[in-house]
Amino acid sequence: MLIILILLVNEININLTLFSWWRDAFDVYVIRMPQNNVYFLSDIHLQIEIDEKEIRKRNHLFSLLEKIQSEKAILVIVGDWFDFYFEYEHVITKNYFDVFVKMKNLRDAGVDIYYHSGNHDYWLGDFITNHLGIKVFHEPVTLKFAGKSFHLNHGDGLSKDDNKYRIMKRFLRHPVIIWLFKQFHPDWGHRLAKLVSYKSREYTQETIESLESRIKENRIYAESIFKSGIDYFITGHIHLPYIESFEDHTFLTIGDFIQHNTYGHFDGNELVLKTWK
Ligand SMILES: [Mn+2]
Repeated sequence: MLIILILLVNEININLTLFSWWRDAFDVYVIRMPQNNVYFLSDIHLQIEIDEKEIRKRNHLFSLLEKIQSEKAILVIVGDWFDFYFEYEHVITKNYFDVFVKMKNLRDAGVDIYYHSGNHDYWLGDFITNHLGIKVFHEPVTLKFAGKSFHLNHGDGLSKDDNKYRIMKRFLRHPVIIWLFKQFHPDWGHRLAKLVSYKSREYTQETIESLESRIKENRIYAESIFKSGIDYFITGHIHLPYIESFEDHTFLTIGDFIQHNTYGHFDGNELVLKTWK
């Protein structure tokens, strides 16, 4: 017997496992509505310490999240949502509580969230996946929406002169290092993170010319990805928004949600760079 189940809203998707006995009993085909409303955000760098600037940033971000929620759209995070994130066994960061609640609200409202970790938040773990129901990717990934392919790469370590960074990246992601950090009391861990965060104000000190040359390097890298038939290459990390559309593909550097408040939006036809005012 063939039953075609058309899911009109995304929220049913979360409970698909409930239908597994159905699928066994009949042939159930799940057809989701066209995914033609997708928001791409990166480099919010939510801080573990809350000051007035951070409160303003969060309020601004939350107003965009409310729009995404009311539209039941899809949210794709392209890294550095958090300025520091570490997955402890039993502890979550107190000052992210309102952010976690917002993310949970989005999920409960039927918003699918895809999260590709950046260099500041690559320690995402099971709290994000199991408790918040967010799909996490630690490596560059290609997602498909409305028949179009979107390649996500946070953009760290793509520059040729980033050898030092690439070594550090491998070091920080090493299971032994992660285990060691876990042995620290979480308060000490957060204090250390605060210290490192002040030191690594990435790219904010760089000139526009230097940032633009980084973007150019990433765009050259993207060419090889486009050759494999990818429609959109989306990256973040550089904190300077940039979009370039070619005949059949688009290269996007999202910018950030600190100075520029920029995001990518896909409406089913094209990907555009927008500013949230
Ligand atoms: Mn970054």
